[in-house]
This record gives sequence, C-alpha cells and structure tokens, in this order.
Amino acid sequence: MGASRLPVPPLLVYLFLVGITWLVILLSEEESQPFVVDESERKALHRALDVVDAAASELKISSNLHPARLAKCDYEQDVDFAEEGILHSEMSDQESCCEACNSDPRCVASVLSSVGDEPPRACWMKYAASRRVHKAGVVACLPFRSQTIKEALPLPIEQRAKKTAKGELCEFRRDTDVAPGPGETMFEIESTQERCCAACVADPSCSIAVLSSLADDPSLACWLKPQTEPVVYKGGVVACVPEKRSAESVVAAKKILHSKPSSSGEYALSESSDAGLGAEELARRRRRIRDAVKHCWDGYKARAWGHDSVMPISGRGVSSGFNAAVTLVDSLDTLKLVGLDAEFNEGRDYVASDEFARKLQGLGGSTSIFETTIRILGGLLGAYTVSQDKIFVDRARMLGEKIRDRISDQGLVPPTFGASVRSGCMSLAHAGTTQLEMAYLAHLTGDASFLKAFKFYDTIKSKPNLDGLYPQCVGATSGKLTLGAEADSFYEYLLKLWLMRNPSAAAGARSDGEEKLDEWLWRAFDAAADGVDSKLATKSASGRLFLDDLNWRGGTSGGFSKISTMEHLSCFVGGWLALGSTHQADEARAKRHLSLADEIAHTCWSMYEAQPTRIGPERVKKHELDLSATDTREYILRPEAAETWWYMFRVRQDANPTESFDHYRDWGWKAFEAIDARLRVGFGHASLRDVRKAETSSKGDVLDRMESFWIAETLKYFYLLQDDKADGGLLPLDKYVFNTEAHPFTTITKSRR
Ligand code: DMJ
Repeated sequence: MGASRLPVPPLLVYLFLVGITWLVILLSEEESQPFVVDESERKALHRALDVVDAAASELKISSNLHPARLAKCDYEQDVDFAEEGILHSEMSDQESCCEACNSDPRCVASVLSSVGDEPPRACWMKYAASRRVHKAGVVACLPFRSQTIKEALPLPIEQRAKKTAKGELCEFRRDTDVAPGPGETMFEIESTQERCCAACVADPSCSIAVLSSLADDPSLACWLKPQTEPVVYKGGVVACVPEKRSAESVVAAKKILHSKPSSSGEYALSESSDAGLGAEELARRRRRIRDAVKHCWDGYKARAWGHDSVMPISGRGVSSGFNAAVTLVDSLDTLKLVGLDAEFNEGRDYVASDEFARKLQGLGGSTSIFETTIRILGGLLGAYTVSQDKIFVDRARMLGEKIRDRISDQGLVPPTFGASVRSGCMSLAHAGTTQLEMAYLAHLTGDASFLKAFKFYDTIKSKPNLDGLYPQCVGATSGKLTLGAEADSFYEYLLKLWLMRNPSAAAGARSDGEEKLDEWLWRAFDAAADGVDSKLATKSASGRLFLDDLNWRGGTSGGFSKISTMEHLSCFVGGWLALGSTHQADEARAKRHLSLADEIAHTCWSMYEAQPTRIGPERVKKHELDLSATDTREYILRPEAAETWWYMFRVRQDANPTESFDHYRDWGWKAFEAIDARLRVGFGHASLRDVRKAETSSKGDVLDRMESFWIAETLKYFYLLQDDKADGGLLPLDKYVFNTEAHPFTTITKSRR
C-alpha cells in the first residue's frame, strides 16, 4: 500500500492527530455523553482539524499520492458489498481505486475485485454500501468520508430528539431547510448531525442549524442560522433546532412532508412556491453542473493535458482525431460561462503556447475539416466571445486560413485536409457548415477572404430539392433527405448566418448582392422548415411526432418513401424551429413552427423518459421507444435534446415572462442527473453501450469514451437551462448566435462582404 512509501515521522504525527480528533468526535457522539460543544471546545476542535490539514499538506511533499485522500482511506481485506456498483476501471490497484472513490462525491465505498474475478483486479464504485459480505481476495476501500455519510443518513424516528448536557432537547428534522439569509455562518464542512446541532446549542445567536445534503456543494456542511424562515422542504438535508429555540415555522415543515413534492423533489413552503423554480434551487442545479464540468476538466488536465481527449475510465490521453487538444479548446467558453475562471485561464495559456501553435500548423492528413471547423475554430472564436482576449483571434486566423485554403471555388469542403473535393459524395453538412465561423472570423479580422465559404450558397441554390430539402450528397438528383447526419448543420446555418448578419440592423448599408444572399438564406430556411413539417414530421401510432427520413427518387411528384428512423442528432430541429419562429413575420407560420418544435422537444424527452436509465438513445427506429427496432442503443453524451429544451424554454419564456416553462428545465435536469449518476467515472463521464441497461454487469457496458462535445455543448445547454436571470439569460438570443458546437458568436451589425 502507498502508506508504506511515506516517511515515518510525519505519518506518525498525522495518525496520532487523526486518532485524537476521532476520540473527541466519538466521545461527543455517545448517547450518555454530552455532545454540546462550547465556544472554547469548538475553537480547540478547529485547531485540531487545522493541525491535521497542515500535517496532510506536509505529507504531500514526500508522497506521490494526494496525502489527504490517502490518509482518508480505510481498507478492509476480504470485504465486499452486495449492492450493484459501476465499473470504474480494470486492472486497478487499492490506492487508485480508493482515490477514485474519494474523488466522486457520490461514492460511498469502492471495491477492488480479486485476481480470480472476471474481470480481475477491477475497481467498482458503490453508491450504496450497507450490505457487507465476506469475499476472499477482495479489498474494500471506505473513504474517511463514509463515516460522516453514515452519520448523515436519515435518523430513525426515535432518535429525533436528544438531550444535551445542559438538559436541552435537540430536535432533528429530516428534509427541512431554511432559505439563506443575513447573519448565517458556516460552522464546518463534513459535519455530522450531532456536531452541527451542538454547535447551534453553543451559539446563542443560532436558532436553527442545517446540515446540507450529500448532493450539495459543499456536501454535509453545517450552517448556523439566526433566522428560522422561510422554511423550505429539501430532500437529504437535516435541520436541528435546540428545544428552547424551536420555532413554529419548523413545526410547519412537518406538514409539507405529507404534501406532493414538486417534480424536482423540492419546493418552498411560501405562497410563491407555485411560481416556478426558486433561485436557490436553480443555483443548486448550476452548482452540480459546474461540478460535473470541473470533474471532467480535472480528469483531462490530470491525465491528458495537450491530448485531444481523456479516456474517462482508464484515464489515458488520446490524440488520434486531431492532435490539437480538441477537448481543451472545445471546453473553454463553457468553463468561463460556468464560472471556472482559473481553469479557463489554464486553457488560455495553453492556447497561447508555441506547442499549441505547432499543433495547429501540423493539422492535416486524415483530420476532418468539418470537425476541426466546428470544434477547434468554433472553440477559439467562442473563447474570444466570452473573454475578448485577442490571442484567440490570432490562433483562429491561423487555423481559418488553413481551412479557407481547402474550400473549393464552388464552396465545397473535402472530408479531410488530405482529401480532394472531386472524390465521391460531397457532404451537404460539410460544405454547409463553415459559413458561420468564417463570417465571424472575417468580422473579427477584417479579412474578407474568409467569406469564400459563402460560395457554397451559389452552388446549392440551383440544385434539385424537394420542398427545401436537399439530398445528403451535394448536387445529387435523388437520395436520402434527412435532418440527421451529413445534412443537419447545413439547415442550421441557413438560419444562423442570416441571424448573425442581422439584416434588419444592416439592411440600409448593403449592396444588392448582400441583400440577395440574406433573402435567399431566409427563404431557404423557411422552405426547409416547411419541408420538415410537410414531408418528415410523422405521427406515431401512439400520437407522438417523429422526424422520419425520406428516400427520394427525384422529381417533385410523390417520388419518395419514408424511412422511420429518428436520430438523436435530429433532436436539434426543435431548437432550430423555435429560434426561427421568433423572426417570422407571419404569425400563423410562427405559431405552427413553434408548435412543431414543441412536439419534437416532447418526443426527444420521451426518448429519455422511456429508458430504464432515463438516458436517450442514439437512434429510434419504427417509432419504437422501447428500442425493440433500433440498431443502436448507445448514448455518446450527445447534446441535441438538451439544446432543443433550452431553446424552447428561452423562446417561450422570453415571449411570456409571467408564465412558467419549468418543465423544459426539469427535463434537462433529470437528463443531467441520470447521465451523471450512470456515467460519472474517475476521469470524466463515460459513454453508454445500452441505454436500456441501468446497471453495469459486464465489461463493455460503459464505454471508455468522452467526446469533446460533452463539455462544449451538452453540459453548456444543461447549465444554460438552469439560468435564472430575468433579462433573457446569460447568453441572450438577440445578441448571440451559437455555432453547431454551441460556441457563442456575437451578431454582426456591419456587413463586411
Ligand atoms: C456535434 O459535434 C455538433 O453538434 C454537430 O453538428 C453534430 N453533432 C455533434 C454532437 O452530437
């Protein structure tokens, strides 16, 4: 074990101090012993904890392992837990397995399987660990934190009241909180019910103490509050009221335990409880999502810095797709948005480094131009939008020139840097997904040569289409018509480029040519929106609206057949239609498009809700939500459902500020919680082989893969959905346009063509 590698003197000091501290705690918890802590004892306790922390940081110098984590692990030989776990990694060891549990706030214990197990020496994370079983060769690790977790479990009813040494009765109330107010203080982190209550008894200004839940950030923190109102119901929290201070409002909290909680499981007692999610709940959700972003960033930083991505289970760095730190660049604006400024700055410094410049120069060969454009160029431009740091424009220009030089005179884009535009089917999505990035880059640099990308619109406008829907291969006279793979973002950019160029603001300043482009963009978007409505939207037997694909045989008179397939990718259509509807002059059309968008948003939610994991699949076939007809049940952390829920929420809330559209937020929150619970692993979030399988039972159920769009898009949309700013949110839709990878660009009021 790692402990034997530690130098003896500091270790002994440390263990001695831990022992003393635990003795103090244990004595205070004995039923017959007073657990009141007076001011001097509290200070002494804090001093002892400070010394422990100091000793821990001293150990850091001479240990490869995080000393606090190491010291807080308690190994047990031949012990397993019967509860199902999540496979964290194979061929692990005691220390990494324990460390993995320590870095996941929901992990109660981890278990390293024996050499004879299948798979051998695998590390399993357990989120419950009360059924202890004997199993030879297995090693269980209980993080020190589990002690406090055990103490924080809901108390049996007879233990709700305890007498203090002074004869005061301390009453515990499960799931009862008091909303934050002036004068409250945090007593300590990683507290327990008894210590928290004793601290309140000892503090004359304290009326109620609240121990936060395991899911809170920080978890199990003890808050001392002078105020007892407003009382709120909050699952997992325990309030403690010293008898003499017990307030009526706390008694009132009992009443609501019998009421139906809101869909989020929590609601305020106050009259305003029906008016939508409170600021506190939204803040709690944002904290959880921020924590997920940080977890992934930390994993990437620790194991894959400078590589394209981290393999979230094994912690290996991989650079096979780009060799240009794609996760780092793709994550930057999300880091800034969620308030992880230090992490953003680390990333920014890497972008400014010569190493990164060399990587950009080296891009070529089999690297996808489409993915490079949306993830890396888009990531650099989004980072500029949120920071105004010119280094991002410099780097974007370097990369933009490379991409511009690969675009043909017809505006076509080869699949890779090394391929030619002449070979085979030219993808509609590839050719139609550089214009937004190039327009923004031209705007920021003043270099109109980037607008070469617009040439594609001259090419496509004369090509055959059916009701505004074009085949996946540019110029084909028949073939697949879809808003899924190989086509999706072409349609997305028709609207978004039109929006970015802000025609209403710049109309007077344009030449004829520019007006024509903008007019065509809008008409092409509008026609495609109608095409989706009339040709692709199909009601299933159960009344849900799906987006089918068409096999088009060419011509305009009925030469097509439907393919009942809807990809997760197509879920973006709801957001696209909702956004477009806000610019429709014709009210009836706007209403029709918004209602279609809403039905798509609902269907995409059903794709999640119908699965035992509550996570949506890659593809549904024959409208079967039980996935009996699909050819893949994977979930690879895709964003499109969350994207549509966010647009629907934003568009409808902006139009009706007094109404509540929290159901979209709740969908996003439930999806986030489901993904976080099922897929959070040691170095990020893994992907899922089968969304119908709620438990991991064999190798390969959880895939060692975290695409960069998880942080760039999915977590960003989850976060934006919980934004509570009344003025239209963090990135209002009238000021920002998102590229297809969710990187925010500002609208351009001055035409540069
Ligand atoms: C993202 O990279 C982009 O949204 C792209 O347009 C297609 N989908 C992936 C994520 O699903």
